[in-house]
Amino acid sequence: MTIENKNQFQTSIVSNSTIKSKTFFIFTGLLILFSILTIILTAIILSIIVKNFNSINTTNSSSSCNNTTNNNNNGSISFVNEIKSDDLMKHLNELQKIADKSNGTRAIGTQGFNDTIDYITNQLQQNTNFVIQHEYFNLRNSILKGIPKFQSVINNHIDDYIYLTDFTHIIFSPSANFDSFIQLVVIPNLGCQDIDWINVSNTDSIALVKRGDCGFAEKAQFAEKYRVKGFLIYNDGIAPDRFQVYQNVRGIMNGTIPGYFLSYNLGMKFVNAASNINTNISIIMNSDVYDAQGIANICADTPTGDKTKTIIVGSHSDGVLDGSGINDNGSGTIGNLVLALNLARLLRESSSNYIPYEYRVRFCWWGAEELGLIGSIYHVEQASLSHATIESGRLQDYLSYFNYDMIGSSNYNFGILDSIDGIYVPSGTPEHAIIGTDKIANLFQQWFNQQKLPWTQSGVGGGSDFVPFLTAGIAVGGVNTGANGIKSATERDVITVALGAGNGGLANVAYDSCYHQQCDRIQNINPFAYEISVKAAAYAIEYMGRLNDLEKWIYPKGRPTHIHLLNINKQYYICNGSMCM
Ligand SMILES: *[C@@H]1O[C@H](CO)[C@@H](O)[C@H](O)[C@H]1NC(C)=O
Ligand SMILES: *[C@@H]1O[C@H](CO)[C@@H](O)[C@H](O)[C@H]1NC(C)=O
Ligand SMILES: *[C@@H]1O[C@H](CO)[C@@H](O)[C@H](O)[C@H]1NC(C)=O
Ligand SMILES: *[C@@H]1O[C@H](CO)[C@@H](O)[C@H](O)[C@H]1NC(C)=O
Ligand SMILES: *[C@@H]1O[C@H](CO)[C@@H](O)[C@H](O)[C@H]1NC(C)=O
Ligand SMILES: *[C@@H]1O[C@H](CO)[C@@H](O)[C@H](O)[C@H]1NC(C)=O
Ligand SMILES: *[C@@H]1O[C@H](CO)[C@@H](O)[C@H](O)[C@H]1NC(C)=O
Ligand SMILES: *[C@@H]1O[C@H](CO)[C@@H](O)[C@H](O)[C@H]1NC(C)=O
Ligand SMILES: *[C@@H]1O[C@H](CO)[C@@H](O)[C@H](O)[C@H]1NC(C)=O
Ligand SMILES: *[C@@H]1O[C@H](CO)[C@@H](O)[C@H](O)[C@H]1NC(C)=O
Ligand SMILES: *[C@H]1O[C@H](CO)[C@@H](O)[C@H](O)[C@H]1NC(C)=O
Ligand SMILES: [Zn+2]
Repeated sequence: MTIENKNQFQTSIVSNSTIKSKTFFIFTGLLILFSILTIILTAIILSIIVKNFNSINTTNSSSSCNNTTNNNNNGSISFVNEIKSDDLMKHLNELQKIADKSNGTRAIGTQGFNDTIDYITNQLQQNTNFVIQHEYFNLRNSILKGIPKFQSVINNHIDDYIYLTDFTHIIFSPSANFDSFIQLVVIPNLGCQDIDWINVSNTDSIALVKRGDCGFAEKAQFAEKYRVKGFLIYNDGIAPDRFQVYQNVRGIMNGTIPGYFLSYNLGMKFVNAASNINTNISIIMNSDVYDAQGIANICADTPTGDKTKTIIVGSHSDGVLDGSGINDNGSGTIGNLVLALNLARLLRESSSNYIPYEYRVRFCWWGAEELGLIGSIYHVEQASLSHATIESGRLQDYLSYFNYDMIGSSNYNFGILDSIDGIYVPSGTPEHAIIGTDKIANLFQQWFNQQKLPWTQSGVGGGSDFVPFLTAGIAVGGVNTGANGIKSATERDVITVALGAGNGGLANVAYDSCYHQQCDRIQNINPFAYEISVKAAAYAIEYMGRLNDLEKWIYPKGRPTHIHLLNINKQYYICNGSMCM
């Protein structure tokens, strides 16, 4: 998941699972609001969760829920039963080895990413007869080499700053090669309006701007517009987790002005110094930034099924720079691979008598999710172009999209993707896609109920590769087991009731306390939660694959007519609320 997953849409009362509570991205206002809501609505939380659990044995078979047992071939062979924990863990171990060989990371631009792509491709080539396609794209200024440098001179006193402690590089901003000190100018207000920047226009200066009000990318856009020599965004210190620096701050695609993100303390040091009009503050920035070339999306299709009616199952293949990315999102990457390998085997082995679905199933692995859903946005964009073919996939060929990202969290819950009454969706999502999304959510809920497993609702407001599909009018679904949101005592108790004493996990601890950290290693995976998530995925694919008129089932009122394509160069459109600001 990208950091955006903790966007405000997902801080739903009913869905703690996807609250990536790196609360630095949450406005104080929201924090306060949610604190109050949390207190006031404890009773409601309880009642909602209790309601979920009450429904365990009283499955609501409304028209949106078809008979869930008559869809398998004959009850004995089902896709779900092919999913084995050992198999998942075996492949996941291979990803761990790949990360270990690559300085502990599988991020874009590293050997670990390329090896991941090769591993998936080889597995598919050797073990399936699926139609495999790679889709390549480049990302300018996305790889940092070496350690950037940052110095200031304040009234002839030179200070050297420490990368990752005092400052980080803003992703997509270019190399900085200053050979002399350049004057620093403090941008008034929060630098979200032209008036704030007028005075630095085309000057030989570095702009210092405080975080807030508008996105990081918008501030970067102003820096471009007013042609400063460099820009610095500093954290705003309005909450305990808004003092430090972050490695994932993104500017605009193909930026031309170098940018750093500073800690609150360093920003304030400059602001205070600059408050004396006679103080001369100058800055030197030096960094080496490269383009990532040939980033791959991989898709593998069943050779059977109507190509104009495709079910997509997606996950991302990259990890973050700061760890092995085994839960995030090696778990989704491998879960998706194991789904593909097993479906291929079922369809191929005549002894299985497994009847092919009426629909093409396409398994995809998106690159550069962690840099802002780039691979999936790129794919949806390509699918919308007139030169798209039935083979490559056109938007109108896509019936539904499943997403699996972080599905083996150590202190898991099961968050089922859901529009939550249409509230927790990206803005611009067509209503007909919301109806379908809720239908798919209901399908998962039914399965969890049948299995007597606990679940919560996880809003689809942002955070992973389903976003570009959803806004493009395609119904989405899936399960995730939680990122850095905190499991409440209530939630733990509910899971304990469902799964037995000792199985509720830890209250007041994150779902994944290694989220985006070096410890996101194979030991960070809960094999039970992992297996359940992938089984749920298999169930949903098979169920929908066996429906007679899937299109009608998902879109009873027809396909959406007005779709909203996310622009790969304007990622801040998906950064509503807390994610990119
Ligand atoms: C199922 O749920 C829907 C909506 O919540 C409700 O209208 C319907 O009456 C329920 N059906 C049954 C059989 O409980
Ligand atoms: C659901 O499917 C099962 C197994 O095929 C069958 O026995 C049952 O009658 C079906 N129920 C309904 C309501 O169609
Ligand atoms: C059910 O599966 C068994 C074992 O694979 C097979 O022999 C039998 O023919 C199947 N029955 C039906 C109705 O498909
Ligand atoms: C690991 O890091 C070292 C030192 O930064 C570098 O020399 C080496 O090339 C890296 N190895 C890989 C596989 O990225
Ligand atoms: C720009 O400079 C003018 C003249 O020095 C000053 O009056 C004005 O306040 C400045 N505007 C901003 C936004 O700093
Ligand atoms: C950014 O650069 C890439 C590759 O160089 C190019 O394909 C893309 O069109 C550029 N985007 C913008 C907005 O300039
Ligand atoms: C400010 O300090 C820098 C670095 O010492 C120097 O190059 C520059 O000339 C100074 N500017 C003014 C206006 O004093
Ligand atoms: C990864 O693969 C791409 C595309 O083939 C290549 O351009 C790039 O240099 C490779 N990166 C590494 C670190 O091997
Ligand atoms: C952001 O979310 C708010 C509601 O919180 C909505 O009113 C607004 O239209 C959204 N903006 C974008 C660009 O998505
Ligand atoms: C239930 O499944 C049957 C058989 O696949 C199908 O004909 C029917 O339309 C489905 N009903 C609903 C409400 O989706
Ligand atoms: C991991 O993969 C799942 C499923 O594709 C995705 O939703 C999630 O965003 C990914 N998480 C990370 C951190 O990559
Ligand atoms: Zn992530």
